[in-house]
Amino acid sequence: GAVHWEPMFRRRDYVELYEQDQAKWALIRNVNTATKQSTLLPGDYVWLDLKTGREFEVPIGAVVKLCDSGQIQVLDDEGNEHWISPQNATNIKPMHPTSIHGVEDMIRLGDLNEAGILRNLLIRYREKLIYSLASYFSVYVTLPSSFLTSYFLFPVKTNCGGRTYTGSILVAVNPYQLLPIYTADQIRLYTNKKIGELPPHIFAIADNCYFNMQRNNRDQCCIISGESGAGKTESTKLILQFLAAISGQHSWIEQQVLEANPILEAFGNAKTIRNDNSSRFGKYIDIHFNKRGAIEGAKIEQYLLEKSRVCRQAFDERNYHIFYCMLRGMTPEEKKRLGLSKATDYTYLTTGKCTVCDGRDDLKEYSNIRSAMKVLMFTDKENGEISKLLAAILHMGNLRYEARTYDNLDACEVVRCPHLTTAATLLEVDSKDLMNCITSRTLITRGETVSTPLSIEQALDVRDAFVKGIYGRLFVWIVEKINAAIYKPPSSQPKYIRRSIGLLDIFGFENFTVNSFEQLCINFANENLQQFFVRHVFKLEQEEYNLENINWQHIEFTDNQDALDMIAIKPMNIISLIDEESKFPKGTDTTMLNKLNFQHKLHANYIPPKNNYETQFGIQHFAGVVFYETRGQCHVMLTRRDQRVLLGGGLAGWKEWADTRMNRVSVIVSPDVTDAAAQSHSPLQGAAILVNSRSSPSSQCFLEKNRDTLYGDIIQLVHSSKNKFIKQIFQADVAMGAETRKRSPTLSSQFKRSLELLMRTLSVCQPFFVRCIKPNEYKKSMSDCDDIFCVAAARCSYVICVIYVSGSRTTAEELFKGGIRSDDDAAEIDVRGTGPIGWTTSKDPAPGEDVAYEGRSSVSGLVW
Ligand code: AD9
Ligand code: MG
Repeated sequence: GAVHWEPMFRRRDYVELYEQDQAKWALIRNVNTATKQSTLLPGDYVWLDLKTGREFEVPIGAVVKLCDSGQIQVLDDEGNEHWISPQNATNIKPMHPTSIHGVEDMIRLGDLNEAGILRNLLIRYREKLIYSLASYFSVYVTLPSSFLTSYFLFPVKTNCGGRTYTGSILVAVNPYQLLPIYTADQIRLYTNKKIGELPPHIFAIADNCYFNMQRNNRDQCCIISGESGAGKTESTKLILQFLAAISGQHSWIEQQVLEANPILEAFGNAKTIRNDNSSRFGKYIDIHFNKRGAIEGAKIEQYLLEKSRVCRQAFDERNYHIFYCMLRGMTPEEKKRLGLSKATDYTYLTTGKCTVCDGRDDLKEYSNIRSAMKVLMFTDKENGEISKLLAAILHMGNLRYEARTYDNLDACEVVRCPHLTTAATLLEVDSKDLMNCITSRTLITRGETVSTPLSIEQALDVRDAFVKGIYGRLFVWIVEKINAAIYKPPSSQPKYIRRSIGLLDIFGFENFTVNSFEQLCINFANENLQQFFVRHVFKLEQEEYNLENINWQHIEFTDNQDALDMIAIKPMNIISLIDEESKFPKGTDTTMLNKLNFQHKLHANYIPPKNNYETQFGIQHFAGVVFYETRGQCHVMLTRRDQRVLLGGGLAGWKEWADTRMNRVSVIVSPDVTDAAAQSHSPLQGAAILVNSRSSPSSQCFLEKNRDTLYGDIIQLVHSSKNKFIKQIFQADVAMGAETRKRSPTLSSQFKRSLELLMRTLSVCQPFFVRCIKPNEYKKSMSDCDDIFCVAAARCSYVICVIYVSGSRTTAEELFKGGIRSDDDAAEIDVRGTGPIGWTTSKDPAPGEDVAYEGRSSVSGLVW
């Protein structure tokens, strides 16, 4: 076990830029050319290039205060004063008049560059004008490649000689406060207006969708994108609200469509560090209108629910809302029937050390959910069955295991406890069968069935897989149930016309410190949407040229077809290789990575591992490079020396959490560590964590995540159950039989198929685009963006230690040799490898158990 140190944070991370506090927004790359400032007068606006050498730096807006004595004094947008001497005049440039007070449509900006766009959004935002437009014309020019332009892709034309726009993107900056701009009056105001007639607004987009649909008799769609917490789901709801209002029937079906949302959010949304109501699935709501333009139904498509959250949550994050709501909202009798107590009693609800969410009233939510379920025709019996499964999940999570050895094989037993019997009762299975299922595995070799015991780690994985399987299928069932209420198949009557508006609220591009299979799927989806966008604009352009008989030859645009081909289209693409390896019995993350490297190492969009130790590969996406970790990881968390607060969770989440609260964060990773090492090292004041992606830590590697299969034993157990409901949600699995199940589609191939369907649907629609932007990382509104966190942070110099645990060990000396001397050491790290954690203390902590180790640094650990 040599200690291996490698850079880990790829600082180019676009996220860093706009996740910073809004005041730093104006700091991005791009240097402006020099200007003589002899012409400058007090009151003039300028672009100031601070040249601090920071990455992502762009000029910042500033106003000239004084121009005497050979020096110029300016006040920048952040409120800082600067003296500029004429010798240093290269960093100042006059501002185009359009940038001074901002414009509604950014195509009008004279300084159409990143700095210009950012400042425009910023100064409008300060005026509480959260919506802006980015219109595109017939000639498509992308701005110089940079973070903002490539991510948000503002296609613009520089000289737009009097032609009309071919389309507009609505840019929405999250206000994090209720603005009085969504009233019934506003709805009336925006009804039946052209885009551009009134100030930009989400209602203007909704209105245009609606009237375009009727005028052109074509289906419309609205693609809403942006990172987590940027406001996609809120925008979707606002559009829906507008459509329901102007289609004007106040019908039962309309109400049903609206009430679908609280149910979906209860089961599919959770508190994360980025968003208190984060959607952990993607959705496409297709709203159907009859000839007269009234809502007559809808259909909801869901994508890729984050199942791992049911078992684990990163620090400061919660499980799905429904669990907490249920435990707050149920009557004591109901709870008693299900053997339930309070949220803090359940392992599955507390791995994030957070059971309440400020600003959310779980009690009230529960009654909203229940009444929404009534509207959507969930029967009392069905509700009861759902609660039973949710309760069974919680009881399963509280099972404790003890290690055993049988015939020299690692084995384990479930400690007898009421949770086991209650779970079995709720699932209506025999408790012995349940126990056998999660502690051993039946193998069939040459017609003979053999039962082999599972180690504790394996047993935990099997249990968690079962639980995730239940929740995932429950979610799918709920969406189907909602659709059964709101979806009406088109009538076969002649002359029957039905038009639709589709709203896509899907996970935006993700690039965390550690990315895994989920990120690959998500970013693949975003590549598709980007391609759709580019194609759409490009096509319009060509149409317009043809219309005007302009002889066009070559128009440059950033195409991401190559990346898409490599990920999913061309033979031997990345997804197909992962799939192949998932089905190959001997496939491992290493063999998979080797195949990927072999096939793609020369591809311009592929970044192979630098050496044989690296377990991640990179893809150059349209919005930047993302590195994907192929291995699963273990997790260790150590507490801060003086506090019993557990810090930890996903590294990405943790790093960001820390960044928002402290300005000095050090992260150190070592391949091996023992608790003794951690204890013996006194400067260690920090927390240690080892983590994975998508904010929910998970020990699963790429292949397992992709296979997404349950052992035959589990299916058999479900089959034996007397509970009709669980049998129903597992129907397809039970029907399949062992052999077919092995060949059942992997997660990625299912996802790919549903994406293809989605893209086909979108391609026949007239699209609208909404890009949501997040102004800061604090879930805070403009007015109270006072950075209390930074102040607090400056006072406490943290050392956060991310400890990397693998099979082998090194001594304390080795571990900390290159180690934690100062925080400076720590900025660049590498996380890799996996394996069960071996503790050298007298007592191994049971998985999930929180063990405090006595010692000078009083470090405690938690093993997941
Ligand atoms: V995620 O990828 O699902 O984690 P979203 O969906 O982009 O994310 P969401 O719409 O949930 O973000 O917005 C996050 C929070 O921002 C909301 O809960 C609101 O508190 C806040 N928000 C967003 N848009 C608006 C708005 N137009 N007005 C007021 C808003 N608050
Ligand atoms: Mg959302």
